[in-house]
Amino acid sequence: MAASPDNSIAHIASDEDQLFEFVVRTGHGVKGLVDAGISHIPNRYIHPPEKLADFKRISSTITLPIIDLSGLSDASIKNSIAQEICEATKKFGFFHVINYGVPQDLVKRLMDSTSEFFELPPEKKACYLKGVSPCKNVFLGTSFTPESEKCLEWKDYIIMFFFGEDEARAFWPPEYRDVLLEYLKLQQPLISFIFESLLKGIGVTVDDELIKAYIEPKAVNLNYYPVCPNPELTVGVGPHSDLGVITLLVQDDVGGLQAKIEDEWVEIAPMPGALIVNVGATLEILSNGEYKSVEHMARASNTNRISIPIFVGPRPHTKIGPLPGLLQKDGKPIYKDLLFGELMEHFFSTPHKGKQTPLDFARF
Ligand SMILES: O=C(O)CCC(=O)C(=O)O
Repeated sequence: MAASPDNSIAHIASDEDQLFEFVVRTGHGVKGLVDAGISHIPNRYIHPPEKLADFKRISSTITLPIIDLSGLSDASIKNSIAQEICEATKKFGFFHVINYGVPQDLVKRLMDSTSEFFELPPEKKACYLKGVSPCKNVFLGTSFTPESEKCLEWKDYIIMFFFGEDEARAFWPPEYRDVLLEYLKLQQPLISFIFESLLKGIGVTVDDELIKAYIEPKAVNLNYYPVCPNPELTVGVGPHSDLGVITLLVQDDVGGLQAKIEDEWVEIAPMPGALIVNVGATLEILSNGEYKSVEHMARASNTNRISIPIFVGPRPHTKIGPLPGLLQKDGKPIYKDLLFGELMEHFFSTPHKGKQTPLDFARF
């Protein structure tokens, strides 16, 4: 009698090819491993101790500047808020905003519908896998760039590149489509205000065309970090700096976001009702280094965690490089001109390895 194939999760997890097929190609993700009852993370998720050492030593949390936006409709307060944003960005590269124009019950609905989506059976989510998804701007993934990573990351996600409501209505999963669209719409004035404040703060003349070119398109990730049996051996997201202009992130109350601020890794604890804003590589390039993108990562944890970043950035064919006004002031560019799509391609094909990706690619 022929032996029956061993389909147990322990067997799948111990075989590199089967693991990759299960987690990546068939869209089970790390959630699939957890749901199947895995008791130890597969070797492919174990990161070298020297790579984890910095994060494990983290003993402090940081209190980021908290910028209250409730006074934005008052012109006299608006200027001082803009100034606070520039100062916080220059000093930390990360800050919190509160009263930012999105009702908290909407944020809760967004978190709940994200959970609902990831709780779907794998076969229902698999129709959004890259190469299968009916829209190339929406796809389900796990880890960051699993094809080229030696060690995988303990995260599942779905990413949506937003190029307008019609496409979103046609192709985004119904579990969260309406609530996410409402959330995005309410974020738009805040995104414009932050970007405009940051540019004016370094002496750039801002017009509608400039604003439109860099912040109209966006990518949104729904990040789902399933409970991890050995969080100390792996990462949720490895150290990187973001690709776009700015990122706006909401996280639930579990915690796990860590950033390298003033050369030290610190934990950015969840703050109820707050949104986290941070600088991406494209703003560092546009500002010729006046604003610095900050390296950050997310640790794995023994509780399910959700975070939802909106990555704001230009369209792929948009040219990026230090803005002309800045060149006149300090004379020399640190970064070359290139298309955002070139930076994007480099970013999405390189495993996370700290702040140098993608900035090294753009530096002279
Ligand atoms: O989950 C977090 O707190 C950070 C997420 C992140 O850095 C990313 O998705 O690029």
